[in-house]
Amino acid sequence: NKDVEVSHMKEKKPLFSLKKALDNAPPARDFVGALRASNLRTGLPGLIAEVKKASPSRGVLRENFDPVEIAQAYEKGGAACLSVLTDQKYFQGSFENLEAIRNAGVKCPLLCKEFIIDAWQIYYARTKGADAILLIAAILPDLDIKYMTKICKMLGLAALVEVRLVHNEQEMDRILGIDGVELIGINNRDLETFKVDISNTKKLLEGKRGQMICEKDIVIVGESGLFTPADIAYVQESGVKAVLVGESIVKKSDPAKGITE
Ligand code: IGP
Repeated sequence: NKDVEVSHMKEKKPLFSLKKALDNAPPARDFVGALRASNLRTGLPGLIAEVKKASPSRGVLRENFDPVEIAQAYEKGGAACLSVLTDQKYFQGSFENLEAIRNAGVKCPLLCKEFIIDAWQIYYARTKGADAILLIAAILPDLDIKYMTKICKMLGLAALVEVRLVHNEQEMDRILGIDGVELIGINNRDLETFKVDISNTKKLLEGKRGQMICEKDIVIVGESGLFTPADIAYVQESGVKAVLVGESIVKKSDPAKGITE
């Protein structure tokens, strides 16, 4: 956890002032509801389209990066929700981007893509217009996931709890054991080696785990390394109801077309 450097926390506003700012904030949008509705309407996994300038594995993905323009194109192209990278160090993102997209009148619910290690960050994300936040199972103990999930509920935010490519069976079992989790992401990219493998989604969603996911009515999100309609079909057959796609659509000259192609 100590390796995670969180730039926006350097000028940490006191929690009470964040809470105060939220008193008059409009309610958050229903992130999970938007994914379910899109899945039902289209028969395809609900799309979370990612606004991402750069990544540690690929460097800068798009020159002339205009976050608002990309977000609007995604919305026009039929995305159910958007994911906005706010991490600066590895992804060249910012909270200004999140806020600008929110203020530009984009209606899709917004996921704040940040390495969250402290509950303060959840309140902060909410003041910047987030409707959902990311919790990475690999960097958070169960107690934090439980506590942070509760804070999200209280604030009306969705929490996307992410399991990674390696050790994902143990991580999936940990997360399935936590009450209140309604959105789980399976990351197909190993964040240490950058290797991508979409084939383990199936293995992870079979048998007892699949049954439990059904009973708890959890929405599973297939994340990373999805490029072709065949990739989407494969993860859908494995049981995902939503997908998180960045690189393959952010690189398109017209990101709206990237979605419909
Ligand atoms: C999107 P891709 O391969 O379509 O660009 O991946 C998204 O899944 C990826 O950016 C991501 C991520 C993360 C980034 C998944 N989990 C955690 C930062 C932190």
